[in-house]
Amino acid sequence: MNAVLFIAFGLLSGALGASLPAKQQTQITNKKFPSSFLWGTATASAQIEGAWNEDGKGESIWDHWLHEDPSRSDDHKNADVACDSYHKWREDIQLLKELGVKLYRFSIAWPRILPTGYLDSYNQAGVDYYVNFVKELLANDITPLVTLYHWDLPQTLQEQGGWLNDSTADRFGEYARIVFQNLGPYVKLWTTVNEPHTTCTEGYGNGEMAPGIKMIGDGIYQCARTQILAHAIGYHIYHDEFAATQGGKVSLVLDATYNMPATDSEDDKTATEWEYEFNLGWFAHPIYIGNWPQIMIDRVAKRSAMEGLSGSRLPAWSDDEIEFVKGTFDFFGLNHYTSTIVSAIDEPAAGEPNFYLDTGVSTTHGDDWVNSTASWLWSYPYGMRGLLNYVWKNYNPGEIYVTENGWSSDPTLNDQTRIDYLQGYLSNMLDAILEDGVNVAGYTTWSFMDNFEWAKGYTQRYGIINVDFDSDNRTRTFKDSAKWYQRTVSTYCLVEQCEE
Ligand code: PNW
Repeated sequence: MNAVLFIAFGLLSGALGASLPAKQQTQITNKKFPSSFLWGTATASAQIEGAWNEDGKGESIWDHWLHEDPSRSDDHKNADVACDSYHKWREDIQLLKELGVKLYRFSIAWPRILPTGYLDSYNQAGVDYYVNFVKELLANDITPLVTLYHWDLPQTLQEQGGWLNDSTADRFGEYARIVFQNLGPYVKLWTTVNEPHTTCTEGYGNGEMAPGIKMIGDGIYQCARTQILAHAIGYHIYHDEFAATQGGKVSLVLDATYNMPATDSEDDKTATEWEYEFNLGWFAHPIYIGNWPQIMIDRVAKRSAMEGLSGSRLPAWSDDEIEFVKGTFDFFGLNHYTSTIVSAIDEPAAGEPNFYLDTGVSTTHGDDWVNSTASWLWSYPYGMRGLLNYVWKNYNPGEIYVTENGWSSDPTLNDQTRIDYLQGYLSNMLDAILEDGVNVAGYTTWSFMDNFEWAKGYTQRYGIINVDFDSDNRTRTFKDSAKWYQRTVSTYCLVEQCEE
């Protein structure tokens, strides 16, 4: 831990709130990344592939949700074509090669493998597509990092309750087994589910993402439980049936903010702990430590009692389940974009059950933080270092991959704000590695190219490569940030000249 930074942090917190001023966090290091460091980019099937009903693919919850009512996305557009990567995959691999990255994180569309989610719908064409894809990556010296579930649930499973139904975890296991069998000879880095926090809060909580279910007091926790079980089932299948012959690693991807108390008061510090547990801990604790975080157990029980319920809205784990889930990781897949400043609030009066009232804190951002074109995404570069240290100390994962980190802008090719963001965050990541001893093995920036940004449609662009969604062939063009990243990944250095 860098003592100087923490002393500065303490001194400044009185005058400026607890956050560090931008200038101090954006001193870019002139040290070099370790030569073993794996540079990469990330995407997800539903956001880039298109070809939503080709070669036997079934309908996903995102296809269904936006076909049913196009106004559910900001620009009333869907992912039927997206970046057309399903057809342009060879060209995409050449672009990865041109960027010079060694790692590519992408996801498999569950409804291409099992169009209905049930085994009897097995689709060989879908399996073949991904086998060819990973072989071509390897032929170009690019390591695949594969996500099994990045939000495109087969619609048929949703009609049985989706992530509100425990049996979806078993269906996930059956799907995962097929993928391990067929791709396992080529893929050594796996993640099961991506950001269950986001899909449970937005898909089953406030209903702003597919499948649009509004159950923010209880469905949200059931969703979390089922996705955690799905992850653990997938992990055990891999380790029981495939690890010995295939020798790969399996974990999941969790998103998290770096959180800091608004003042030095004990109340704000406690509120910050609560925010961590209701943001990251509800997924990380069962898997890396065992059971829900105690704070969550206590808070939801307390609020449930206030609401006059006979038991807690948080579903309890059995002892067997706690043991089954605990330790199901080989590394930590971390998505990090932004930070928060946390204040304590008075206990909200009992009313409708609500996850955010269960959390029971207030969050904001610093006055001097730069905002992206996404309302939630504010730049706070030190957060990368702070969060990596938090994860390293609290969950003891042995190894971390930063599986997403990126910036939303308009489609411009002159995206200096993205370069500033990436440079500041990567510099703080390198400080965590070199100064604090956190083992970060690789980094896949979000995103390889502009793509379908869920309920925002194409109004927010995260790519380092621009995609012209008005052109039939979805022309790809390097932005300034792609050129900057290309130089960075070849020099392992964030500035003009690094110390040797
Ligand atoms: C991630 N937050 O979602 C997803 O994994 C990607 O599919 C998505 O395109 C990308 O980030 C950009 O949104 C997040 O509020 C959504 O902190 C929300 C948050 C973080 C990540």
